[in-house]
Amino acid sequence: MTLTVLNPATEQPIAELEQAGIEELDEAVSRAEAAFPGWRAVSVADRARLLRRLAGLVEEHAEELARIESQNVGKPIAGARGEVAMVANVFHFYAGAVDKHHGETIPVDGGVDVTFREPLGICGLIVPWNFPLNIASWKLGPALACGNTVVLKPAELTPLSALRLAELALEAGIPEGVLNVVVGPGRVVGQRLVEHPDVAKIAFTGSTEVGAGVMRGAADTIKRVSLELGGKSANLVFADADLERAAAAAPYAVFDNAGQDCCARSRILVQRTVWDRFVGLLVDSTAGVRVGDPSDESTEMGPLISAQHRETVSSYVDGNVVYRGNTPEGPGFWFPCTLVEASNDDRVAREEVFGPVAALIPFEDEAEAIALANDTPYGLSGSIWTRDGARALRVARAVDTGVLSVNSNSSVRVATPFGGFKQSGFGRELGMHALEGYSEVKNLFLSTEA
Ligand code: TXE
Repeated sequence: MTLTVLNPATEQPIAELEQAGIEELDEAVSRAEAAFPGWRAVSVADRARLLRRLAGLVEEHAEELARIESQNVGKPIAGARGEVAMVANVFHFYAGAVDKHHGETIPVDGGVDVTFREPLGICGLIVPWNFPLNIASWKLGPALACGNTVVLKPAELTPLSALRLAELALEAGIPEGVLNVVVGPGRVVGQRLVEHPDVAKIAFTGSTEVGAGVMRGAADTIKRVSLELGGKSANLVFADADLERAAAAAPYAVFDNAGQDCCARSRILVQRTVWDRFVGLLVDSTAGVRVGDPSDESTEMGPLISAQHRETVSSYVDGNVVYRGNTPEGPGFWFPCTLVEASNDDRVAREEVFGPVAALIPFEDEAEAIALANDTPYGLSGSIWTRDGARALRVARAVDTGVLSVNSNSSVRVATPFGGFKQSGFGRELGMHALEGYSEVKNLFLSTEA
């Protein structure tokens, strides 16, 4: 069975690949199993050195990787370059973390108690199509640093950057079998990876629906699971905020990556007393988003990933459309930047649209802002815009999400933990926190009695 990979900006094929089935997946797990004893035994300094070499190769091949990602996902090239730079930084960070992820000595009677961080074994990494290489690196960095071997399953729509990264890992000197990439359908090879008795952990990023299936599938073998799922994050704009700054930044928190971002602040909650002024500013700044050819250096938003996804996204646009932008003519899965006035009960405000559609919702006061922000099954990210520092802290503590920012919309940094509350999943990626999810604590007591 072959897989035709498309460029979503042109709808033209860019690659034809053989798809793996169950047999090939099982072979990849066997390779990872065979490589595990050797990889966990690689000295700490050498493991760090190999990860650092991989980071260096990602930097050397940054332009090539950015072009692959831009063509395969339809991402603007400038954004793709930033993502590849982050991939290199992720490997640099985990190279530095290898010898800082250590156990403890615990005071006990009659001896000494120490803990060790042991690798889990084989980790199955299942990643989506929105940030293929970035999200793969967030899992690969800590998994490899802890001494695990991996089977990485990219999304069917976007397998190209993962395949290239695996080649670079070999070039860096990471032994054969440590990083295995399997391209194939999620419901076949992904499912098998989840159920495979020799796989110790699944790290999954994708839809909440498939994530629930991953949990169920992992139950029979008591696999460790970490899930990074959907979001419906709130951007809370209080009347005392710097409205110009908040309005200038808000479009990029929803329309970046054409809205195909789990952290998208796709509910913009605005205090009613400044509603008219803020919405006016927001329409102006949204009109300034440059939509077009992803290979153009100045483009800020490209197309959606597929025709089918465009159908889904368009199904959310009804009700009071406040603004609808333009898109290029001709081929490509284009969808305009769209602002919709909504209530928090509308479908556009409840479900993850995963496209460039923002729901604008008014609130009266701080209590209602918090209630609306929390009135969602998700809890991934969010923003609070206010000049009142005490309010910023009060609201931040009250909003049930894993990642928040004040007077900013950025959530993702190499050194800081990333992950969700509620149905946005569990487990943390990035920073030192991610290492917890790829290691097991072993407790050892040594008697000192004579
Ligand atoms: O995700 P899937 P899709 C949300 C977003 C989007 C929707 C659908 O709302 O519109 O999900 O996207 C693999 N066992 N997010 O269909 O299906 C699949 O091959 C094991 C949000 O692409 O969840 C891919 O590698 N694996 C999210 C990965 O799971 C399976 C990012 C994700 O695919 C599988 C992506 C199975 N049974 C989508 N079925 C975010 N918030 O970042 C599929 N897969």
